[in-house]
Amino acid sequence: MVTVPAKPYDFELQPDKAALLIIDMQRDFIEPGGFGAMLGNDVTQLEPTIKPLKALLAAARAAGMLVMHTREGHKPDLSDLHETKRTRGRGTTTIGDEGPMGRILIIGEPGQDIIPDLYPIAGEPVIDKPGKGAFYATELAYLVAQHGLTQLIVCGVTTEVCVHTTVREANDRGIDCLVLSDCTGSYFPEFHETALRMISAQRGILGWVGDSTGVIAALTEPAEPAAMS
Ligand code: TIU
Repeated sequence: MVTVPAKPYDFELQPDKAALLIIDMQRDFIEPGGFGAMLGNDVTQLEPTIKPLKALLAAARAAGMLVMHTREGHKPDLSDLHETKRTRGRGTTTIGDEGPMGRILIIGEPGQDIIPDLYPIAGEPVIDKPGKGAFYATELAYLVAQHGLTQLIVCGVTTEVCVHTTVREANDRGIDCLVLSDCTGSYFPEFHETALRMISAQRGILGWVGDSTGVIAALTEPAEPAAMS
């Protein structure tokens, strides 16, 4: 057990029962011409999450912690897309239409993939999710059970949409979530701040909020020296 500074109080990290869960760091949300831009957002707002997340990802891999990635997206035949989601927003282009990075939010298209800086390596599960929550209609619950996880370090975008929905789903499944303020981001800075406050408020009603520095320090902490005989 290692202690990570967090709100509303320190998070007792159990590295063997924890995984790093990186939510939807996809070109479709972070680069121009994708789903995020199609919704009318300023995608540059998400850029500051990349650098700290890259450092955290390297530390998690070096520590041997399980890393899981999610990607919001739909099957090419749109059979897993609710009509409500397809038509919401009344935009001229929508999910499944052609864009500069291929068909918008479609599995296998360049835009739906994870950004090169945070690209998964062999052995790291990549979970395609049709909804905002990472547990809805995915294999995540099976992976959590198979790996005996009781804690998730949650990062990615956007704080108030897919990160929040996933944290709420995890919380209701008995999983403690530590959400990292510098490794999550929103198109709306005020929503980011408020979403984080909503997690740690009420003595941690949905979980904990920390940052990458605290987790990296915990993951790189030297082992306790063996007692002298
Ligand atoms: N639009 C927005 O803020 N988010 C999403 O649509 N998906 C995720 O948060 N990944």
